[in-house]
Amino acid sequence: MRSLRAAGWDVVGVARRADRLESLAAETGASAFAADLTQQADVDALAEWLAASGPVHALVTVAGGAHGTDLVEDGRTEDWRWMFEINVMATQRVVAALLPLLREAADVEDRAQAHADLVFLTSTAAQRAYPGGAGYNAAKAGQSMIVDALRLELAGEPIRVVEVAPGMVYTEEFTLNRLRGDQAAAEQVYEGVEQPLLAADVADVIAYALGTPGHVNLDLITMRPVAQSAQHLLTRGPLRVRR
Ligand code: 8X3
Repeated sequence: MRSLRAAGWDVVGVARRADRLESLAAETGASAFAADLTQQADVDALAEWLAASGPVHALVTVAGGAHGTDLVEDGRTEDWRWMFEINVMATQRVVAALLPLLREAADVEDRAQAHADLVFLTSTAAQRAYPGGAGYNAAKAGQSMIVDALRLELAGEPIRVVEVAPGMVYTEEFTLNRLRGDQAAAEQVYEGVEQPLLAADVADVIAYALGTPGHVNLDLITMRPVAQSAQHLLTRGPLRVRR
């Protein structure tokens, strides 16, 4: 929200927790709409509210997350179901509900304004599997495939479809949720890693993608901290020049 507001966007923030959402909206000058995107009724209400409140030029879907690090053989159905609901099903629901509004916004005479944008936050977990990651890997890969298919389905329309796939991002909640609230274990994930990405780094990249000229589509932006050369190759300790 902060990055997009700083770039001059009118932003409607959507999240489940109304109190947190509203304080961020108040801080940034955004509007707030509390909704659970795994619920069709909430998504419908959001679409209705947006239709009444103004043109929608861009949709940025950042809802997602992981539950558990179990091996496939130990996977808990409720975790897998939640990951598919929030990463995959919510993506489809929101796109289906908001695409008509994006089309309406893009259907204008002024060619410079005649485009709309969809940006999806996936993950490097969509690109490489790792032990204990299967449920999340599968959900994020599924979401990424939705993005690819959508770009093809929208061929010929002035609608950009962008995927941003971050690697290790240090956030307040992602790893904590994944590790079922175990704060010490969550801290260990990032231990010694020199500058994991921050949410603000990802937000800046999203704002950059939206800010490029309307004919430029950044299909896929994979971003990682320098310390994470690949999903399986993470440097702990300071980065040093070898000479
Ligand atoms: C989070 C990236 O490396 O934990 O989307 O799978 S990772």
